[in-house]
Amino acid sequence: MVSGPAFVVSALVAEALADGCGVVALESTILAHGLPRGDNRRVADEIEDAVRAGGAVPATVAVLDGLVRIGLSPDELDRLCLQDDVLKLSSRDLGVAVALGRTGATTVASTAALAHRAGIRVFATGGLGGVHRGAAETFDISADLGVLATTPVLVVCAGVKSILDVPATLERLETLSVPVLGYRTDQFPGFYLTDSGSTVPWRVESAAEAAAVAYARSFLGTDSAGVVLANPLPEARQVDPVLHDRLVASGLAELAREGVSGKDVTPRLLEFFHESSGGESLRANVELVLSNAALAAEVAVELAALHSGRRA
Ligand code: PSU
Ligand code: MN
Repeated sequence: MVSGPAFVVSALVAEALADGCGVVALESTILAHGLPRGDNRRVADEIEDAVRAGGAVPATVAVLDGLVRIGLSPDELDRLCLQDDVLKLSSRDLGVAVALGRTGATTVASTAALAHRAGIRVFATGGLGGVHRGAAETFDISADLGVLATTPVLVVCAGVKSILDVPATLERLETLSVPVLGYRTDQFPGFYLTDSGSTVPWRVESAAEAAAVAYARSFLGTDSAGVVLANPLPEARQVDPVLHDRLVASGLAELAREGVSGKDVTPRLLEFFHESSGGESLRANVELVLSNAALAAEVAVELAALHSGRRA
């Protein structure tokens, strides 16, 4: 674990890591840019509570006034969720934000990089970034994939954002040697939908099995890349597929009209969904993040036990 002038690990998180307890890193872009004001602060607490209920310690990650923070206080979560000028920081932006003293939320890419630097092995999010539709023309492929290809963290997600080209994203993950595990499913989840229509190469039945995969990779030395653990919403809790397809089509059309591109695509589209779905997209988004946080906590506890010799 490192600590330095620009890298602050909270006392609770540092103690948990030193004691070999389960720790779950949490990204903050979903809070600052993925959920509406008015809901995000409450959901931030609910996500952390879900991790605690699973017996692990939450470590929400952000950059505040040029300091990387691993584990945020309630006041720091307030700033992140309620302040106006919070940037969206991917991994390429971290050095700049630290050097210039800026404040920003971290994406999957930057959270994974910082979690690994802090010695945290498990990470929960909603949906990964990936290959956008039309990427052959726009080259829009999330940096999330590149960082997962080089960072040994296990990420629990409900698949990738539903606006993406899912088969192309799974192809990229294969090329990058990132294993994708379905949690009690053979189907890759579709974020708001239980099933994206694509299959996963591997299936695990428990958090212990997922932890065993990450552990085996570390002693085999094949852990230069991360692991994706894909956790679907139960079918009864998914967004109605007809509503979903309508939202995605009208959202993409609206973005094209507005000329939105680059890092603004995801936040704007999520905002459009939340405004246009009568609360359905928000409900599903919150439920899947909480479910991922709970599963990540179980995996973190199991993996910590394996690494500290408490499980054979
Ligand atoms: N999925 C969500 N909400 C989000 C994101 C993903 O449901 O807010 C965020 C994550 O932080 C992810 C980022 O890392 O979007 C990817 O952005 P981009 O496609 O610009 O790389
Ligand atoms: Mn992008």
